[in-house]
Amino acid sequence: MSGSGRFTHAIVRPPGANFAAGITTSGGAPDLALALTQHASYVAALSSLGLTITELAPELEFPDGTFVEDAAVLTPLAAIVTRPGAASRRGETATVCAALTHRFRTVLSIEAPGTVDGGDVCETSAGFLIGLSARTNANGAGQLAEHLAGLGYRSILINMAAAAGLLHLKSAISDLGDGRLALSPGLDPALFGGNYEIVPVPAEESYSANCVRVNGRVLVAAGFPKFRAALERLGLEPLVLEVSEFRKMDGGLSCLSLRS
Ligand code: CIR
Repeated sequence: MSGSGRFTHAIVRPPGANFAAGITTSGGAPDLALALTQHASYVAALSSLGLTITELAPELEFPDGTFVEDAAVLTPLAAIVTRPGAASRRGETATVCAALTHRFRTVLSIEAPGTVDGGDVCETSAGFLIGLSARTNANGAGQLAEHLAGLGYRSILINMAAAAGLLHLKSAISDLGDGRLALSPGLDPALFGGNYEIVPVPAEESYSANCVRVNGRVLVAAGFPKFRAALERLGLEPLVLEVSEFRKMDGGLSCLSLRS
């Protein structure tokens, strides 16, 4: 069974001095000092939930390197190092791969011409959902699905072609456990084939669809009271974190860690 939401470890990387030079469609310049404070609170939250943390050093040549989730897909049995869709991000995987070899006996990889961003991969109790996006191509998704099949996991490809403006699959969905998916209106529920109970995220709070279930809590971005209340009604316990500076660089809560 995948998608347990139970973790003992996380890899993170604080934003570096050139964080503002990363890829963004959002426009606003992030405040580095505030981003570092928000990152420290994020790491403290993971620690408080029982995770031990491996903190990688920022690399000045990779301003998007703080979004470590895009560099790998983790399963209990093996890690799969990705080949990110944005050429400027490909070099981020070297240090992530080095850290993973300390924790995983099996480390697989996505090879050219395949591309995969970890943000397009959502582990659920029914298998791994893999978004076909501007960052994850069919070749990369196919390689990933093959690796996952070899490890005993089912994959379901989600075509995001009709979802203009969504960077990653997990910009719009999150696994909430117990067969539930948080889903923003950016993606058609029909894509998920009736396999899940859909928990709708209000359009005006769509950014909060990127949340993370960790050891009995759900990390949720600050500023989205309706979605937070919806989680509470389901008996889930939100842990609210401010990530405004990462949002300015098109990132969210899940992309700031690789959990295993
Ligand atoms: C990028 O465009 O690649 C970064 N600025 C943001 C990546 C966010 N990653 C994620 O949501 N998994």
